[in-house]
Amino acid sequence: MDLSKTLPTMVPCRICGGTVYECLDFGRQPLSNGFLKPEDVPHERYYRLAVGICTACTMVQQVHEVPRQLMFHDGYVYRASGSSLMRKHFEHYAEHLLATDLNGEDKFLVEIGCNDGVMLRAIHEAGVRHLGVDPSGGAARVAEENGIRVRIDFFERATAADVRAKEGPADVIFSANTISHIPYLDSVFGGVDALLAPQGVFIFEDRYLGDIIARTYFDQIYDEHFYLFSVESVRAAAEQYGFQLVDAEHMPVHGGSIRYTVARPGVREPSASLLALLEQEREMQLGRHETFAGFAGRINGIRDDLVRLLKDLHGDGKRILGYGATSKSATVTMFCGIDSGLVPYICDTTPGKQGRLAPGSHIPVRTPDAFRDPYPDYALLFAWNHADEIMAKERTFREAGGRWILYVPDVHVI
Ligand code: DWN
Ligand code: SAH
Ligand code: ZN
Repeated sequence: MDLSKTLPTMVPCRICGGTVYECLDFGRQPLSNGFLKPEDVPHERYYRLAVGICTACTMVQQVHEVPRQLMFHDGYVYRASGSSLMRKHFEHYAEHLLATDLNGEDKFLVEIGCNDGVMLRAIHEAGVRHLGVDPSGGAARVAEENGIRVRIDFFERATAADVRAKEGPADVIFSANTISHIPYLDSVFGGVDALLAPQGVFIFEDRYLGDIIARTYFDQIYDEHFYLFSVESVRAAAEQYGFQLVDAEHMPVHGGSIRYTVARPGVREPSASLLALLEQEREMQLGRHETFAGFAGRINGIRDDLVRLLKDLHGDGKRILGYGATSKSATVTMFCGIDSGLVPYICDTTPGKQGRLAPGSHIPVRTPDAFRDPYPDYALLFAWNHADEIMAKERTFREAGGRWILYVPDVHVI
């Protein structure tokens, strides 16, 4: 499959109505969190995964939309609290908010996409009024069992207006790794407008396009990630919907993310860090279609190198297992054609994934105990964003002579 096209598809931009030129086509892909029982395999559905860039506002977005109720529902398996790194990340940020924007009488925080309550836990324990909004009932009920208040619902204009009517204005609307999942950003910002207090802030963090391109994190592209945000495209979107982007802070989580702060115009001064990131993006030419041609070439190179390495090792009689049945891994296995012939199973701590087949590749998912029974010669680390945590946990694998295979920013063995 060739990722670069000479005559790209064009669709209207979901944000500004400008023209989106398709620049990457990953072809047929399954639901990235659609872990299957064997009897479900014949009914598995596939979608075309392609992204394009808007020539007017530079927003990188998918060309086709997967219906939201197929991705986010009671059976959504991802549990955000599964990583100690991410638990600490959100605990620290909750403490920061408690000392700043949530410091005062009867403050109210709403989180969009709270999942199992990884961030709201500290807010709840501090006794601050809060509400999580998340359509994935299974994850939300884990939060509820810990005393966190959740509305099992999609955040959009109507939901937000209803929350405002019942609970009053929010001082902070927070979201992590969720706003990029919502194609209908006009309704999200309309909801923020309905719910946010006049001096309030809308803070959200998400994977950063600059890091995705610079380090060839092509597996961050999958059904749920409808948008790949840059600071410039978020600035333009906020303005389009009557808000102002006032801060952008670069962070290392998930391979590189940005925490954006949006407010009503004039409420806060734009920060120096925001202006510096905008300047850096202009130098990188992040908003240009041509930038994606180089990206596409590097993705094809990774696929060729990875498939060659796995086939050579397999041919030499080496045993290779997968580690971390991430959403990202669906893009890798499908795009590279990796199946259970090369990687007999993937080990993962998530109960809802264990005993199931990974979407698309149908590679079985097993518990981390199966990793030690016996250790493989090589482990393909799909959860590369948790490398430190996983490698520390599996120290004896490396000490016993095992090797990790990573495929970003290039294929290498450590
Ligand atoms: O944006 C999203 C992020 C926040 O989470 C969602 N669209 C879906 C999901 O993406 P992902 O599946 O790529 O997330 P992670 O956090 O990279 O997934 C890590 C996977 O690895 C989980 O299935 C848990 C597993 N894991 C493990 O087996 N042992 C993780 C750790 C830390 C471990 O020690
Ligand atoms: N905030 C957590 C979870 C991210 S996973 C973290 O950073 O790790 C994305 C979450 O967004 C899922 O729990 C999903 O159910 C939720 N989500 C998807 N669309 C949403 C919407 N329109 N409104 C609120 N939550 C949504
Ligand atoms: Zn646009």
